[in-house]
Amino acid sequence: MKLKKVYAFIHSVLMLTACGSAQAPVQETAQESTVSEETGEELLSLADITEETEAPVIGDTFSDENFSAEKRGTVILRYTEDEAASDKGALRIFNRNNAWDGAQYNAEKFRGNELEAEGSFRSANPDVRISVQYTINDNTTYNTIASVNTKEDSYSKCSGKYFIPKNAENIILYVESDRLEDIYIDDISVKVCGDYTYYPEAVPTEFVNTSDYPSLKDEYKEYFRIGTATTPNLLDKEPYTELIKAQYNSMTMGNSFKPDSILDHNKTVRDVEKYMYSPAVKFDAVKKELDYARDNGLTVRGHTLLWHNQTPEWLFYKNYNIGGELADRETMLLRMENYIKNVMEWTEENYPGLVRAWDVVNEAADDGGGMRKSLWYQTVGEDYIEQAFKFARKYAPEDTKLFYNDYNSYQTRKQNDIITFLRPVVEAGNIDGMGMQSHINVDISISQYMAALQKYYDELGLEINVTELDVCRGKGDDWQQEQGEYYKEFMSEILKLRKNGVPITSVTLWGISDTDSWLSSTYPLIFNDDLSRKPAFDGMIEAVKNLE
Ligand code: 9MR
Repeated sequence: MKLKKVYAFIHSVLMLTACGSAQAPVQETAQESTVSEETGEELLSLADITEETEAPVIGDTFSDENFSAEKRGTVILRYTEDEAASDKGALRIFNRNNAWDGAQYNAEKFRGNELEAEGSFRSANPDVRISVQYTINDNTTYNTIASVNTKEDSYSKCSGKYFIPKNAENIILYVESDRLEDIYIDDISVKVCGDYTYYPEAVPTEFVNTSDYPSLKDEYKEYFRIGTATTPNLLDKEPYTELIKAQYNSMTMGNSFKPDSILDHNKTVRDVEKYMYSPAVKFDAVKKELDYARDNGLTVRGHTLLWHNQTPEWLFYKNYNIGGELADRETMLLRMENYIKNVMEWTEENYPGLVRAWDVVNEAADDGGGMRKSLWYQTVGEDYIEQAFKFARKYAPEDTKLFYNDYNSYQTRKQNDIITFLRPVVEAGNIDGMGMQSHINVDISISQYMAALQKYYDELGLEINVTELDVCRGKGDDWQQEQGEYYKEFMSEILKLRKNGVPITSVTLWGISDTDSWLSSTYPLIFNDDLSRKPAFDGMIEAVKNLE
């Protein structure tokens, strides 16, 4: 007789009051029984096995060498005596090579619950973050829970709350920082907020049928293209591929056209002489999305050629040697020209006519005013934007539009800075458009935003793309309705501006469902995780239908 084991989970959830309150135990038992495969009858009941008994608490005080933090990336973790720490003991994280290198904890047991994380840090890094990573529908997202401006010789605390979706897998909580100096942790703790429910595994997403939705791209076709940002993983799922081709006629690769996907470090450093002025490139990462766009009638916004982020540091060094000196201006101008040439020529040769616009330079304005002192700025100098657009114009196919792209570009000071540094590029005839990233929230004044679009057009004569729209709201009373109203008004005003002569030629949302968003904890997009439509989607449709 064939036998199989069946585990039946029985929940009993106890009520807890607030974050950080004493956690009452939660009984989670698995009963193991033995069942006949032929009859389905239960043959034998084995003793109950207690699977989970308590709401989880993780963390360390680092008062001695016994700690549960694990290393993330290349780092070394070491207990260290530290006078500045509350109990004179701390964790030192050193040998960091990437922003995400740090200390981490498995946080699987927080699935489906809100957590509160708290930590105390010191570092020469200007900021340290507690972040969480998890995967939903094969798409991994990284979100900040809390961050703090750290000092080198005394500890600073931070704390934050975060809801881990119940369909999340591989949940890891970690400490990181953009710069690579050591980080010291005095203590860190992670607790459940409110009621605790134990989800032993991710609850799979059940996608809804989206085939009867009105189509954004069709509704807006007289006015401009409607786009979305993608990742290769999303294109493995039919509910997504069907929805994308029904709703959108433009696509931006969220990551795979960026320099860190395209530049081939191994090949370049294997023959530095050969690649000295023209770093090797590879295009494997971007082909799947380009194929999808071509095969389904979407055009592509190429994102992005020059950026301070997601661009490997080695590109900027003499002989590509990070330990050494930065490369000189002439070398970097050649590397810039050849990179732009190679990317544009490969794209046009393999996917003729598909990429209709390029974000040539991304985020060159500094939040504190003026130009960002990026490695491009440091190596080439302050005309690097002009140079980049000059090369882009030289190698771009005739009808490919060249854009500058930035966030908060509707804010007065940033806008004035951008206008100042784009003016010579406009005068040289090397730029066509202004990309408004538009990572905004429901408190941003729509009239201020629209006035900024008008000004880019009036002052520089540029065409406008909204390139990365998402509108954060976060959950709370009537959050879906309030966000929906905002999307509706935003799109109505965009359409009005378009009618009044501002050449807005596309609006791209930065992702498809809230789960895929880089800001997933604030639910900023127009579809829910199961692809059901939010009032935000209906708001976009109503805006165009009501247009007078
Ligand atoms: O969506 C992108 C996300 O998956 C990456 O982790 C992130 C890393 O920098 O970049 C995101 O896209 C950014 C875009 O390229 C430029 N504007 C800001 C976007 C959100 O960070």
